[in-house]
Amino acid sequence: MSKRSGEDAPNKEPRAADPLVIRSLEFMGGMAGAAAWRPESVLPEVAFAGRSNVGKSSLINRLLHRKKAARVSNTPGRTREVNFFEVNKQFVIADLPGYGYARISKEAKQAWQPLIEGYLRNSPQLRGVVQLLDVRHAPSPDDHEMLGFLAEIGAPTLIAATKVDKLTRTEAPKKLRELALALGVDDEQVIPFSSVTGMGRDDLATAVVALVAEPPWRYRVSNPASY
Ligand SMILES: Nc1nc2c(ncn2[C@@H]2O[C@H](COP(=O)(O)OP(=O)(O)OP(=O)(O)O)[C@@H](O)[C@H]2O)c(=O)[nH]1
Ligand SMILES: [Mg+2]
Repeated sequence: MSKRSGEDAPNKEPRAADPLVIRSLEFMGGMAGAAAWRPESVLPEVAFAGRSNVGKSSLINRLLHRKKAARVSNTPGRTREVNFFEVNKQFVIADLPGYGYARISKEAKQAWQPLIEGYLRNSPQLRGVVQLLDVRHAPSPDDHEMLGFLAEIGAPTLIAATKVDKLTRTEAPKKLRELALALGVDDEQVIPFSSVTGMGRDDLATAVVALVAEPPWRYRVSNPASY
């Protein structure tokens, strides 16, 4: 009798369980302005922020094991609303509009600010933000502004370094270190990510699941000042 495949390689590490199995996914709608409609804030929310074209929609699709839950654009600056996705009827992902694309007019560039800031200030169930940065580039002034705003409101923030597949194996660690240094964070706080290879997906999923399990930081007893 032939061996079953699972018994062929006893020394091989068993594949780790998926930290975020997607059982259901529902697009809930988009929020077009700071005072506009948004889905009722009942479930915990995690928002995804970053420059236009940084790979936000691609990262969300990877995270959710979907080819096109969030729209991936070749034309940067296309996502103009905050798009909400309900995951497993347990938590909500908010895909924020990309900011700071150079070829967009100054007015359009400024338009993101009230919407993003309004959303971040007025979402009682928000647990934290995943801030995306392209691993190949130093953070832009807009990135610093965004991170400064997140620090100001006290939002727990995860950093994902996107498009790591575009670097060689020797370049990647160097660029990741540079990024951590530029942000003033420890190397371990930056999650290397690639939507093309799937690198970092499970690490990010684990971190997002942990964020969702926390109470909203604004209401934590230990942190009344940030409310
Ligand atoms: N090589 C590589 N390309 C990527 C990766 N992530 C995204 N891209 C590409 O980068 C471009 C922008 O990706 P999107 O996911 O649409 O970026 P976004 O941040 O959602 O952009 P906007 O919604 O327009 O602000 C697309 O051409 C993607 O295919 C990645 O990890 N590796
Ligand atoms: Mg997008």
